[in-house]
Amino acid sequence: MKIAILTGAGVSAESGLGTFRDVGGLWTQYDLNEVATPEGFARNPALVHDFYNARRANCASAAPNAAHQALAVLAASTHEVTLITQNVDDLHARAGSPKVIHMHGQLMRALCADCDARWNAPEVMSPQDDCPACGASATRPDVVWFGEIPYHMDEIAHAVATADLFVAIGTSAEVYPAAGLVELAQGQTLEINLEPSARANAFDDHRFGPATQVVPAWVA
Ligand code: BV8
Repeated sequence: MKIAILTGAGVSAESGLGTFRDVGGLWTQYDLNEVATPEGFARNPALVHDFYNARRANCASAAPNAAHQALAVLAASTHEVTLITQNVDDLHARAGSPKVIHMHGQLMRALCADCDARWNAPEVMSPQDDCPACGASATRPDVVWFGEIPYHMDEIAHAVATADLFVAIGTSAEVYPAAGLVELAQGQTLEINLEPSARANAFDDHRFGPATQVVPAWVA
């Protein structure tokens, strides 16, 4: 069976990585316009690097949880699995998922805003860093900010539209175009989340509860 899976911050919540919109979430601590937009980065690159440096350190000290591991087991099964994530952490890969489509980029990658070169980000990035390819001091985290176009959208849209089953796991379905992917699904749709998301009505089936309990049970 062809399965397309979309994960959000809820799949990494039990690994200790903050979600965005839950109580105490990242967007309740920071103004996303200041730390997750190109305009915010242009205004204060040091603040934005500090924000991502803190998340990169948190991510490096976190471990994949049972939900990440169950999805890696599913990828090794006879099903044809496409794993798409909104998350910028590397926990799916560290759990063993062989291919992860990071539609919002990756915390552990750096990007040169001048020449588009990409490389593994150092633990701590700063506005003074020079691009290893062109030497410009235009390095930024390789993440997709609000107002920027997510990566791999054609591949993602095809995978969702041709899947027998589309499963969204741990996302509030507040951010587009990720939240709109369920409209492309032609097969069955399932939402796995702590609580109904903003697009819950668009799904055929729902399983509510913590991802580390619900996802392994669903994969089994
Ligand atoms: C674009 C990377 C054009 C950086 C992120 C008005 C209406 C509609 C859209 C817009 C609008 N105004 C502007 C827009 C567009 C905008 C948007 O959607 N804004 C929203 C806020 C309204 N989108 C964009 O700008 C996108 N680009 O539109 O370009 C375009 C597009 C296509 C083609 C051509 C042109 C770019 C958006 C990407 C922004 N970057 N992240 C970073 O991480 O710092 S988004 C950010 O939100 C994260 O990536 C995060 O993953 C994502 C979504 O959040 P969730 O993952 O869902 O996390 P959240 O905390 O919200 O929810 C967690 C869920 O888990 C909850 O439901 C909770 O109940 C559950 N949960 C918690 N614990 C558990 C759990 N579930 C299970 N188990 C648990 N233990």
